[in-house]
Amino acid sequence: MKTVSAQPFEFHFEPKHTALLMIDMQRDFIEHGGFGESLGNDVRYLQSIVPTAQALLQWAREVGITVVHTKECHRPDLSDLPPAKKNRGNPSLRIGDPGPMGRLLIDGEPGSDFIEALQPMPQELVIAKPGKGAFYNTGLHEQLVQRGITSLIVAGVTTEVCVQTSMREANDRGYECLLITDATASYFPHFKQATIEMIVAQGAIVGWVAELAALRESAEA
Ligand code: C5J
Repeated sequence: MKTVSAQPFEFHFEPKHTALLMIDMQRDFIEHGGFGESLGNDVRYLQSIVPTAQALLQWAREVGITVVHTKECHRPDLSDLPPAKKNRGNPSLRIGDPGPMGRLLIDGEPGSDFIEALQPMPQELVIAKPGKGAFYNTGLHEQLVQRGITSLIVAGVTTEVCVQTSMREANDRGYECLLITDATASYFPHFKQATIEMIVAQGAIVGWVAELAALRESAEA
């Protein structure tokens, strides 16, 4: 059992029962010309965590824990895109529209792929998700149960949307979740901060948070 110095108190995990859940590190959210930018967001906030996310992925591979990458995307015929999601906001382009990296948030298009620095390895699990949460309409829970996973180390984007939603879904399914604060980002830094406070409130009501350095120290202990 490993112990991480975390907030609101120590987080314990057994590597063989733990997975890294890397959420939506896709070109469409992080690069210029993608879905995130079409909504008017400044993608530099998300780009700033790439080196830490890469170091976290490297750590997970070295320790040998299960690695899961999620990507938010839809079928080319948009049959899994409800109007409530398609029509939300006031973007310059909508999901499924052609953009500089192909059709926005469509599975198989260049923009929906993971950024170069965080490409999955062949043995790693890739989950395509049509919603914000990683468990909604995916086989993720079943895949984790099959592998005996009970704890999740969580990172990715955006902190208050897909990361927080996935952590809440995981928490409700009984997983112990640790969010790595320097490997997650929002287009709105104050939303990231508020999310971290919500997660640890009331005695880790959603989970724990720690920086990557604390996680690395635990693994070495
Ligand atoms: C959003 C996400 N923000 N991955 N998706 O639409 O957080």
